[in-house]
Amino acid sequence: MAFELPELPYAYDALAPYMSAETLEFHHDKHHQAYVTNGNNLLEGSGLESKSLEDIVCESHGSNAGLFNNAGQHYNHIHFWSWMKKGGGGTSLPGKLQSAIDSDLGGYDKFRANFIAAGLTQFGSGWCWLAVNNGKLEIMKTPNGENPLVTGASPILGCDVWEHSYYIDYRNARPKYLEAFVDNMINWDYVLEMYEATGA
Ligand code: MN3
Repeated sequence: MAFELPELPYAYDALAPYMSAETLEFHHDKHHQAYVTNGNNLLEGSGLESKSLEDIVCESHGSNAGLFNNAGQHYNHIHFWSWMKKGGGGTSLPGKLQSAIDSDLGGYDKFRANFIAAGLTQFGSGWCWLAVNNGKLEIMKTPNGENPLVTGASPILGCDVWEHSYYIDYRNARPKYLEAFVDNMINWDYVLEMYEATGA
């Protein structure tokens, strides 16, 4: 199906001071819009026009790099906007997620440290993830527009570590951006929603 830019689920200045209105204006209105526009152009004639976004991502992977990059980034950003909220982050997790993080990842502190480390060690552009793989939570990282769908896992939380996501607010300080994402922006209710949708 054709790609459409979703509206941000909050005002442009809702995440300040952790993510500024200027960052969201560029990131949502320019970068995400470009993935939608370019993705729609590349979708035409690809034979995947009638598929779901998830299927387009998986089926273009390895066979249609241009379409894959734009479809992957469209999928990633749709969820990225909802993975953040005003007053989010921190340690008040829904009980079901807290239990899964305790049993699969060794507790919240280890999750926090390893998620941030995954974002820091992703060389160049990409994403770090919390995903469900074979029924268990796992921390992952991917380059560019890739995401855990292409390896058969289900992403339930992701952080964009492309420079366009943090350079206006944090300049080169990717660690500070990742800490602010985890401590002050994660929308754990949306993470729970995606976790439950995996059937885990
Ligand atoms: Mn981005």
